[in-house]
Amino acid sequence: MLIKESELILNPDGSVYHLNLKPEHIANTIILVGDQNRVEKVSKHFDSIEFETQKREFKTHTGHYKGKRISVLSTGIGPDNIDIVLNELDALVNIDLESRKPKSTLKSLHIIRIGTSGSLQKDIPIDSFVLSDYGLDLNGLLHFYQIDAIKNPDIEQAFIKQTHWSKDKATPIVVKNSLWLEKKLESSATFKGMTATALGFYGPQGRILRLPIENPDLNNKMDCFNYNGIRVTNLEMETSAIYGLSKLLGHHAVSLNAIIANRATGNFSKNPAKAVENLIIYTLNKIAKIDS
Ligand code: R1P
Repeated sequence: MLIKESELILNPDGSVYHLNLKPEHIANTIILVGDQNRVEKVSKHFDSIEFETQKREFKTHTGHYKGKRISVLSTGIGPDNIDIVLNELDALVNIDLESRKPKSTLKSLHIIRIGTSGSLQKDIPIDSFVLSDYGLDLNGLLHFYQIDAIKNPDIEQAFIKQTHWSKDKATPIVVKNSLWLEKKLESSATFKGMTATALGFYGPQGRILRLPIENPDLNNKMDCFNYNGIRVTNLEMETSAIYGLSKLLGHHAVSLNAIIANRATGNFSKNPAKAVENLIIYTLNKIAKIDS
């Protein structure tokens, strides 16, 4: 099957349209960060940087950390950007960009998000780390794909019932991370749970400034949710999209978030930059130990 020029858009130099990357520019291990200024905060720890590029909010540095080749790439904010990033990263490794055909042997990337997030639980404090063992997709992106094989209907139905989720909004989808990668990245320093991924920052995460919202108790209903020990630990805007698209495309993904706000107590970190720096160092050292 030949993929048309309008569907897989390449720049004049042959790089993929938004990420501005060619296949040789990326490592098998990819760190995704939201903020483009966080790319340097990761790559400043590298032994060396071999490649840099940026287009819009998508900035990439590729280099080595303790001898391991790693790319760090910024996604910007939100699941819509994750759709671009995951599809273009996959195209770089699993589509022959010259013949415009999927490769017969597919590659599996190791994708790790280093993000920031708000905790929904009083016992998950500011400046701690959450490793998402599930992503809870509240934003609708995954419904545009064929997702029956990656859904978890029992957890989804329990969540819909508990939160009185409105039929006017996209049905929540629950997606598991890569258990293999979770085992490589977890430690006693990581809280675990289900990360809810919202479509926006204010109304979609229950923040009220001047606009009334459809379900003002949603966060309270979410923080009480418990399905066989699975709680909704935190809210952000990328994890479920990364988990869903990685699973569908055959990549390993785990999301780690520094908790910079606690929505249950109403507090915000006194030093969010330090919390992120700690998570960067933690993650790089875990990644350096992964053999493959
Ligand atoms: C909102 O301020 C942004 O911060 C969080 C949210 O998911 C959203 O992208 O993550 P990042 O700090 O990784 O961007």
